[in-house]
Amino acid sequence: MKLRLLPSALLLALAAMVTQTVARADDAEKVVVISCGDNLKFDVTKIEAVPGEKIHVKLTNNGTMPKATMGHNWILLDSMSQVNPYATAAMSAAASAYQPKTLATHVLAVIPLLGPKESGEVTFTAPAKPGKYPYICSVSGHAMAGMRGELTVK
Ligand SMILES: [Cu+2]
Repeated sequence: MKLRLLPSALLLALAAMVTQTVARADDAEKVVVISCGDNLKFDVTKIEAVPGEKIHVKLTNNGTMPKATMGHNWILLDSMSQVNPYATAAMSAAASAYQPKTLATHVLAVIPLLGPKESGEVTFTAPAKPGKYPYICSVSGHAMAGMRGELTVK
């Protein structure tokens, strides 16, 4: 009996250690909750982070219009100069959920297309280089209508 108790106690102690480690990792993340809808806006348009910070973004589409015509996504790009090229290329990339493959190297993080009342999440590491990194909804015309924001790393 004693022989069987000892390993169980060790396992419990190990399990407790593992749980604590996971909890600490979660605590270290910056959590950003964004909602959007039929008004073509993100309700959070500024995110600040330090270089290399772990960021968790959750996006909810509170709109009511169908995914096919009024879905929304969240695409973080590697430079401000990529907003217009990416948004323009996305217009003819409906078949790949408005993510043009030719510009995929400029994408730092993605929450894929969401229909009404759907949520999506992504965890990523903020760039090491200080600067401004734009995020957009790349569904046709949405970024041009103002569905965008900025991650500032400093
Ligand atoms: Cu959108």
